[in-house]
Amino acid sequence: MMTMRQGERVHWHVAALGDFNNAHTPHWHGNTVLVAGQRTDVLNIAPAQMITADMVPDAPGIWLYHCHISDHMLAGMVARYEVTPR
Ligand SMILES: [Cu+2]
Repeated sequence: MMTMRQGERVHWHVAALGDFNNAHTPHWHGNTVLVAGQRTDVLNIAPAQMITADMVPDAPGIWLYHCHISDHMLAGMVARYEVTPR
């Protein structure tokens, strides 16, 4: 499981490959990210694209990270990440 500390600066490098069926909407539970000045908890990423999302997690716990497209989630595009308390 990906683990980080509360208050630590974290860079998520999110990439997608493949054809048009491989557009994804990665979504973080529990914490938000900053991308190009916009605070969000979900991204839209197209195939052959990479996005760096900056996070300073402030909510300790074990959180879900998944694609928001239902078929992708059902196919297993689901993970957890842990934020340990400071
Ligand atoms: Cu997806």
